[in-house]
Amino acid sequence: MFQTEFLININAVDQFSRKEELLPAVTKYRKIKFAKMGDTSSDMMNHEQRYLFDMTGYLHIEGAVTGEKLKSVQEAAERYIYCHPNQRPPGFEPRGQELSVEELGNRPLIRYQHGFAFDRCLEELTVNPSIWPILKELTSDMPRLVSGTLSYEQYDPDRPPVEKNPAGLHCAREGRYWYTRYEVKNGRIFCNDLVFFFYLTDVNPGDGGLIVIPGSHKSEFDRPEGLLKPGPDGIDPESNPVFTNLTPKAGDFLCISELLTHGVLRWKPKDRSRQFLILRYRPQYEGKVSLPQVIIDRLTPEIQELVSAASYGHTKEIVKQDAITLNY
Ligand SMILES: O=C(O)CCC(=O)C(=O)O
Repeated sequence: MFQTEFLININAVDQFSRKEELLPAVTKYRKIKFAKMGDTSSDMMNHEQRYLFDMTGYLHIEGAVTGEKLKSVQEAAERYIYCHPNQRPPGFEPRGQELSVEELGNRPLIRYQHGFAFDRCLEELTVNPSIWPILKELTSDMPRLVSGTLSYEQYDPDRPPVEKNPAGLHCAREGRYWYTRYEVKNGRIFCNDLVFFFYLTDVNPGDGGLIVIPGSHKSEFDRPEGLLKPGPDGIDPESNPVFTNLTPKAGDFLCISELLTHGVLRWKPKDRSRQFLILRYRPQYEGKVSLPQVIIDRLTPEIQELVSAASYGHTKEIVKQDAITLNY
């Protein structure tokens, strides 16, 4: 049986086990086995992933893409980021107003729509073997890829201070509580609103980026408005052991339930950007497909099936596979 080792961040677990002391989090990693092709257990999450996701609301999967493959996805993302508007394939453009050529890759935050479909190697990430079993379990074998935006962020010297909710904490329950589900049945987790962030560039401790409140995906109470207070720069929150700053490297996935309260610290490096794909998934029977037809037409048959809506009685062909190979 062929297995590969993945590292899962158990930072949050440490916080829980020493809760009474409220010690600052010490990042520790535990090696866990991730089953690959040929292993009959690979059609679902392994026990450790399930335990950690259920307890914290997130998983940090390291080294999902490495080496030449990682270089290819980074180069493909850069091609989209800097692509001249006249040369972009139909359907691809940054969200919001059109940017000048000088502004491409040169604004505090740019969301490049449908980034996952720009190149086959980016498309392949949507069913990467390290996330496929997780996706299948969390959607009860009914996954639908809703969107895949390429996010580009750089240091913003002009960012204004905020009076409340620094880092912009939010979660699905705050905006649409009637539409959120997280359940455990027969030893499997079900969650109807998932985000898988694939990182194209490194985030180091102190850089800023994503913060989460571990365990908040199960919270039954409203988040107190003043939970975090603006710190000395008026932008980032004062340090507080309630949140954990996740620091993925290029090639890692962060998988979260959108029910997990999360926010973003100011990006601090002046010489490096934060680039990642935001892959959103829901069960196939919820919501309508909103991707433009011109984008769907570009996709491989497997990913066309992944983005398609279907009834809850339908089993997609791709779901019958432990690992997806895109034919291109
Ligand atoms: O910028 C990030 O890391 C998080 C973005 C986010 O919160 C979202 O897409 O829901």
